[in-house]
Amino acid sequence: MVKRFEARQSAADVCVGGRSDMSLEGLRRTFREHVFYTQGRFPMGASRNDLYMALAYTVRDQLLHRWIRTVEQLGREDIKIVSYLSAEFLLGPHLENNLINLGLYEDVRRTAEEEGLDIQVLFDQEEEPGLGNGGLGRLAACYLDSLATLEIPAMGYGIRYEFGIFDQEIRDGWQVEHTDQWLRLGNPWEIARPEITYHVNFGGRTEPYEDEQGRYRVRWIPYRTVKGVAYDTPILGYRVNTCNLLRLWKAEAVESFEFEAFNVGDYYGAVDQKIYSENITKVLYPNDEPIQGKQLRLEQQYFFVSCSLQDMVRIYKLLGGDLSRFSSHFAIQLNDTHPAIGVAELMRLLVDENGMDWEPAWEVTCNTFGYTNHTLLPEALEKWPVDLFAGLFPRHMEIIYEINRRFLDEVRNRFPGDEDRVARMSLIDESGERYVRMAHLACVGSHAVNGVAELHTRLLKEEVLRDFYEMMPEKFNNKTNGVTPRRFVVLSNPGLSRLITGKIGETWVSRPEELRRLEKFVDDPAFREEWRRVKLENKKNLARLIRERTGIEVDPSSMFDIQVKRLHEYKRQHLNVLHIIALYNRIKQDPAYDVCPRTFIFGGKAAPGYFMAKRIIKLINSVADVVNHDSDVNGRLKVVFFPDFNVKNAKFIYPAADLSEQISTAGKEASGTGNMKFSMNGALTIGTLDGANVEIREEVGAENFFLFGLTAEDVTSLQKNGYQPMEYYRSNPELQAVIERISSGYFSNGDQELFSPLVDSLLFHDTFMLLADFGAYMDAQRQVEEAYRDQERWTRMSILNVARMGKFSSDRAIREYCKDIWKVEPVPVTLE
Ligand code: AZC
Repeated sequence: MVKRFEARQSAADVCVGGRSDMSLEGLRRTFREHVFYTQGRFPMGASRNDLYMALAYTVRDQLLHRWIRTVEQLGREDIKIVSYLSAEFLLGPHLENNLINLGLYEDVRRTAEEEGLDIQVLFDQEEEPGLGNGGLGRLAACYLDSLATLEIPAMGYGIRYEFGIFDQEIRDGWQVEHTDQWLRLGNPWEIARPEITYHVNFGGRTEPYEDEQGRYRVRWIPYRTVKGVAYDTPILGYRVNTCNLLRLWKAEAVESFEFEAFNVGDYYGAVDQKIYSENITKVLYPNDEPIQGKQLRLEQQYFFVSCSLQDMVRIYKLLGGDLSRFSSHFAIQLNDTHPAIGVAELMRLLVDENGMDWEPAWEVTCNTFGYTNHTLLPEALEKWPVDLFAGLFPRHMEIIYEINRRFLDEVRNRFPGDEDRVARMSLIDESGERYVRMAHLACVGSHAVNGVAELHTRLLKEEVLRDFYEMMPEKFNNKTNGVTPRRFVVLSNPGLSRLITGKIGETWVSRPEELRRLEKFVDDPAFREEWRRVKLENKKNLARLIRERTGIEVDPSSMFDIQVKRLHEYKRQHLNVLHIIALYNRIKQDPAYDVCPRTFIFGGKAAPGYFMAKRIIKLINSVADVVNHDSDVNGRLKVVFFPDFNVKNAKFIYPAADLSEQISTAGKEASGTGNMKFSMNGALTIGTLDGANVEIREEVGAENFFLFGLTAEDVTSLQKNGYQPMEYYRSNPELQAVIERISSGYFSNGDQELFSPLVDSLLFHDTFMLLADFGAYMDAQRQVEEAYRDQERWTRMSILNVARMGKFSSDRAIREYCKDIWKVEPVPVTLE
């Protein structure tokens, strides 16, 4: 019988060592059996993928007992389950993470070795499920990890996109997108549940009727129906038995429709129907922040939300639960507004499908939902044209009107005569074309509303959701983001993990507050030496990968200055480029200029339709081409655009960074989470007072952080007073020279047009205030250089960063959600 894991004593094989219930011999046997019985190969004829699959199944076997026991627990009437609704889960590869959480890493590595296999090669074979765009999707994945690790009964609900975020290739300096065929070679981590299906309706009309008790009721007569099928993926916690469930929905045609069409001889109609249905979960929309307002996207949202809510209602009824107490069994979190239509859908399920009256149903709904906002950018706040919405969801439209009518009555009650406020707060924007405002629906239908960093929550209260805050301040709370130290330190940075564990034991992996105990070694020169050795190793690994992927040679002893994240003007990758060009100009002016050798590394995807972002990628690559080959530079500066940044290669990037670039315009980045991943791996941050940077700086100490730039308040008041980028341009000769370099065509073989959209946008609009921050950024970079030249000082700062980052573990964030919003407790899983 499998025992609960006990805290491990040994320091050396910490976090990646450990034992489980299975002997090496048992592992080897299971592995061979999977090669033969599951993959249908003799060992000699097995492909790399066969071997990976066999190993994945071997590891999955180890999860199953825990999984089944956990799912049994989820079926207990007396516990409360967290339901995390998210259109995105950016999980990353499973195999290595599961090995670490199981404590089987070392055993499996040895088993593989004895079979003549290099486990790294097998890790490499795994296609990552890229079912997300960036921060929001990755946060959902970190939260699933922490929920399981903290033994919280929880389910993730989302969409099983057949094609996730596109693969990025860089061709001639430009981004080229390729479809992500992650399911092509099979997915050993999911179990299809063809018996768990729901019908989801679209279109049509509604019809009033009287029920048996003579009550007024409405039924929805849809135009079309699609079937959702469940696919489950186990999410194991770190060294616990809790193995929660991520349930993703795939859209299929409803069989009966096909047969009907078939019977009347409309074969092609039936085929169309099938294709139309399956389209819903075909592809992830690759836009990070701004919305596109596409009908299919709205269909995706409703599709997965409806399946998930129907699933919860079914589970609850199976337990004999009384729907008026639904919120005592489920706490549902809306990850941004993508699932916000759930508010109307739960009302529909309770009132129309289960005969509840409006008021009790509304109370259940509000008590069930919590809403997390992830962005302040106005263009990213979802709203749907009323015509589109009502056409697809006639019944939901009516429900939303009714919610709105009651809500606006309350507003009028609280603020008599304030019709401007009523218009601002309405769930329907009627200022021009009419829209349904999803954030308003989410606020009204939830008992808790949170931002993802202190500054972000404050700005939500003061600006974006100010009216809502004034009316219901008790709903608002902050939950600063966190990231899982399992994937982003233990898995990504085994060298550093071993070094830390050797000093303070391994409990930091689940209690990263304990990293503070590293502070007392900061003055130990031998420790600092070791610290640098680990970093250098990580940089060498990344340098190898860079050579493989780009052909560029970089010097691991240079400063690795890294900015990886989605491409967006507000994130200001181009500000980083301006700094590079400034240094280049100094060298060109004086080849003897004493520049601190640096490797600038960029990575990130641009939304395929985002013109400026794609130009910025081209600019980075064009500057790289010139700088990397200039003999005056002589290798002292290198610029790299690392293609196809994703969870899988992030593993090599964060641990190799000396400097982390977190340089968004203050007030624009809700939180950021990459900032945390870098700092946990010992990078120092150069950054603005934006998002979680503010709190990171507070934790690590102002003296261990390179701050620069406008504050969010400065940005607002500059905007108000008519920001003139030209003024900054005129008063800064170095800035002029930098801009001149670009617009002269120097980086584009004389082509002065190529980058003129970028240059013009900076000189004449500069929405994100790069020019205003340029001077301060240059100064801060100068301080970075100085600090880096003193390696002992730099190492001290790096150690203190790691030691003080405990707060940013997703375990801390999840504990806060559990206590303040979800009101749930851990339920340890036993295997007997
Ligand atoms: C992101 C925010 O931009 C980022 O600052 C934050 O850290 C992250 O969410 C997690 O909270 N927002 C998104 O990714 N938003 C969308 C719509 O993708």
